[in-house]
Amino acid sequence: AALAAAFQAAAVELPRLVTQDGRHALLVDGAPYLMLGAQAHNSSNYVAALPKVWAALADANANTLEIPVAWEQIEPAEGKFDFGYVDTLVQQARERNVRLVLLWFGTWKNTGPSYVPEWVKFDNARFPRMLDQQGKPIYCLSPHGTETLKADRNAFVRLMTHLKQIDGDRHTVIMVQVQNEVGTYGYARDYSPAGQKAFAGAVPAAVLKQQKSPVQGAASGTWQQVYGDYAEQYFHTWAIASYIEEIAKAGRAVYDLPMFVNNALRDPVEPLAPWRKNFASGGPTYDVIGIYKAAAPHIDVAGPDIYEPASPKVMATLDKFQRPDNALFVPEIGNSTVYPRYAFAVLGRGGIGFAPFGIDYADYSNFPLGSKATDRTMVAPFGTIFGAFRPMARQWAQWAFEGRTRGVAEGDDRAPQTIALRGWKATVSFREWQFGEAQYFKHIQDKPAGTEAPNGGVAVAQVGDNEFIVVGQHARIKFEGAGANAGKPSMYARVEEGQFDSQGRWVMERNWNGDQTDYGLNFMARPAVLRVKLGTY
Ligand code: N0T
Repeated sequence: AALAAAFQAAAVELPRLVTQDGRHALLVDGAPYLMLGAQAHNSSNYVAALPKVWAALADANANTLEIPVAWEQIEPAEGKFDFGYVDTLVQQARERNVRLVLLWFGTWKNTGPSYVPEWVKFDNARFPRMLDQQGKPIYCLSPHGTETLKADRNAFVRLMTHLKQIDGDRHTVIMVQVQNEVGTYGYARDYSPAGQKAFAGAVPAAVLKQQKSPVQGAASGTWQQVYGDYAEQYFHTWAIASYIEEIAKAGRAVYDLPMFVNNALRDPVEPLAPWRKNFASGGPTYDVIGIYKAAAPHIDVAGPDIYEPASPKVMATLDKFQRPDNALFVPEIGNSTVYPRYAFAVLGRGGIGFAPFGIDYADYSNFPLGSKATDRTMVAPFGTIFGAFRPMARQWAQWAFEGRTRGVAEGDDRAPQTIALRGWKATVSFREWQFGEAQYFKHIQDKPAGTEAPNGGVAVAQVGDNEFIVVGQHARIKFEGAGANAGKPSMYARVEEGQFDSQGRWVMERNWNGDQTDYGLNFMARPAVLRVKLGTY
C-alpha cells in the first residue's frame, strides 16, 4: 500500500526543474529525466502531418518530441479556440510512449509575427509593430504592445488550461517553450513613443543585480547610464523578457509546467562587443542571460539553438549556457552529420536534453543549416546514439544530477582530449584502429571507415570509486590513475559490454579482454555501452 501510494504521488507530481550544488535535473514523474529529443519541422504541427513525424521520431530512438503549437491554429478567429490538433498530438504521443515539449509559436517566431493569427497580423493599430528611428513600422511586433501581450497571453492561458484538463494527470507534455528565437534582426530596439518612454526609465533593481555591465557605468540610473553602448540591446532584452514573463507566469498559474526560451546565438568566441546587427537584439544570447533571469523568473532555462558546427564555437556555447542558474539544454541543433557527436558532450556535461532539429520526413531540408537528406539517412546517426542512451536514460539523468558524468565530442582538430574523473584520468583519442598503437604502424595510411569527418564522442559516468559506465562511438578511451591513484599502476578488473534492462539491471553481453582491451577501449561506428571496473596494484 505504501508503495502504491508512492507511485501515485510520483504520477501526480508535475514535471519541474530542480537545482542542487549548481547542477540541474528535469524531474518527470518524480525522477530525473534525460530528454533524448527531436524537433519536428515548423509546419508539421497539423494532424495529417504527424505520421511523417512519428516515423522519424521512432528511427531517431527519441523519447521526446518537440513540436509547435501555433497561436494561429488554436485561435483562428478571436475568442474561438480549437484544440483538435493538441488532443490528437497528446493521444498519439501516449500511444508511442513519447513525451512532448510544446513550442508556443506566438508573437515571435524567429523574431517575426508569422504564426500570429490573421486577425493580429494586419491590425497594427491594436497590435503595434516596432518603429525604427524614423518612426517607420518594421516587421517585428513591439514588446511594448499591451494589447498584443494581452491577446497572446490569453491564448496561451487557454492552451495551458486545456493541457491541464487533458493531461494534468499524465504529464505527456513535460515542458513548454514560450515563443521561438525572440529578438529583432536589424534593429536594436523599439523607437515608438512607448519604447522611448520606457528606455528613458530607470533600470529595474533585479536587472542591476543580475546583469553586470560590460562597461564602466553608473551603479544605477537609466539604461544608457548603466550599460553605455550596450544599453539599447539590454533594454530591448528586458522588454521582451518581461513580455515573455507575463505570458509564462499566467500560463503557469493555471498549469505549472517547466518553461524555457531558445536562442538564435551570437558568436560565442569573438570578444564581447556592443550589438552591431550581428544577431537578434533582445534574444536570450549568452551575454544577457542575467536579464532573462531577472525579468522572467517563470522561465527556467534559456537554451542555445546550435547551427554553427565549428567545434570551438559549439564548446564555447555549451560553456556559456551551462550555469549554476541555467541548466544546459540544447532545444535545437542541426540535423546534418557534423552534429550527432555533440550529444556525447551535452549529455556527458550533465545536459537535461538534446534535440536535433528537422527530425521528420516532410520532404523539407534546411540545408545549409542542416542535412540535405530528408530520409532515414538523416535520422540514423542520431538514432544510433540515442539508442545507446535510451535504455539507461533515467540512470544517466540521475548520475548527471549527482555530477558523475562527463563527455567529449571529437574536435575539428581531431586531437585527443582528456577527462578528469575522481581518482582517474581518461584520455580519448580518435581515428584509431581497434588493434595496436598508431606509432607502431606509421606505414598504415588507412583510417577506420566512417571517420573521414569528425564524428567521435564518448560519455562517461563514474558510478563508483573505480567503476564507470562508458558509451561512445568512433573513439578510443584509456584510463590511468590520477588524484588519489596518481602514479599507481592499474589495469582493468573487468570490462563488460551490455546494457541496462527495463528494471534498471545491468545485463552483460560479453566480457571484453585480450585484443579488445590491450589498446584501450575502442568504439567504432556502432555506439556501445561498457561497464568498466579498474584496479591499482
Ligand atoms: C531555427 C530553425 C527553425 C550559422 C532553422 C535557426 C527553428 C528556428 N532557426 O531551421 O526555423 O524554428 O528556431 C536560425 C539560424 C540562423 C543562422 C545561423 C547561421
